[in-house]
Amino acid sequence: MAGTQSKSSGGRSKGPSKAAGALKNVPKTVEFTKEEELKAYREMLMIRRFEEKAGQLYGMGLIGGFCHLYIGQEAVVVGMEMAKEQGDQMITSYRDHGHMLACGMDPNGVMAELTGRQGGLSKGKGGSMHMFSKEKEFYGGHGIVGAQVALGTGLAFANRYKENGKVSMAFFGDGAANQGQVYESFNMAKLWDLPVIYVIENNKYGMGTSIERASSTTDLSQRGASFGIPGVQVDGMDVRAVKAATDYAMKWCREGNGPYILEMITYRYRGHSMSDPAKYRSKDEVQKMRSEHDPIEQVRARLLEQSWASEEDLKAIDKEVRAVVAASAEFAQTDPEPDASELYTDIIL
Ligand SMILES: Cc1ncc(C[n+]2csc(CCOP(=O)(O)OP(=O)(O)O)c2C)c(N)n1
Ligand SMILES: [Mg+2]
Repeated sequence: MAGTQSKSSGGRSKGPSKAAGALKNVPKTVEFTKEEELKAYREMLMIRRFEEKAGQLYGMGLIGGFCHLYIGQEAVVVGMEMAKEQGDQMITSYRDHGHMLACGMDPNGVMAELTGRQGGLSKGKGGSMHMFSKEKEFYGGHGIVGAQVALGTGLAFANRYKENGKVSMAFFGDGAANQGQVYESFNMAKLWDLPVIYVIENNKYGMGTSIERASSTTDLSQRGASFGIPGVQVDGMDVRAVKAATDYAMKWCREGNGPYILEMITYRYRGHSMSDPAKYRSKDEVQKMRSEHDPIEQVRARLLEQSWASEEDLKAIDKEVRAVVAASAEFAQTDPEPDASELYTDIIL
């Protein structure tokens, strides 16, 4: 009905007027304490070093199938992890190693899954795109573009039904933002005011296609407008900006206001997957992003400037992180492959 701004549904008001109000007070950034800066630095570095090692193992022919690296996008998942509460859930696409490490999943188990070993988190039978942890509330790992958006909405439906106060975070890309099921999900999420944050990781490309070539509108934060879902664009290369916006969105969801969209403006430094030579963009474009906006370098510079860490302290953190990653690579190469009997387990016939 044209002109209808609200409708009756369980007594809650709905529609654009409330959504507009939600945009006014979103903080652009937040100051971090020394401990927070150090935590962000270590966690982002862990993802960076892990992904570099995964890339090496792939180059050595030790990883079969697809492998999509998260290098460049680390601030998104680390900033969100820092804002989440125990029990909040994450679900994402195939570009998932960073999310798993940020959730606290075992690096050995992740790396061994990449190499298809029995100690992998899916017993070596899922690979890079298919890992899960009920304990850490990580629900995958999905290879079908956009599939996790509907599933993440379902997680939020369960939270609402159980009234457990938890929020689900459904991550998806700029390319996935054009999928039909995203909008079916948006409709239901707002209709029932589900506690879900839709996190659009806009890294400017879907495989080899730039967002400008693929999308009729490029401000993805506004994609929920016709459903009455508010959204903001966030500097996804700045971990503090990510944390600030997520704190806001979390509060919005927990207070029963329904879904929220955070469009994280980010960039992936590597190709879409390990088999992509990335000929669709210039080396200068990547280099400019790395030298001017790198999420880890930003934290490093602030730590040094504030004298919260010395060059030696930061080197020690790097050494410690490299040791964890080296141990995971060792495990991933020495752990046995799954027994042949595993062919008949964990399957539905
Ligand atoms: C339904 C479906 N269509 C197409 C593909 C092939 N595909 C895999 S990744 C991808 C691009 C997705 O880009 P985006 O959502 O921006 O995520 P990013 O890879 O940049 O993280 C496509 C088209 C797929 N896996 N599933
Ligand atoms: Mg993309």
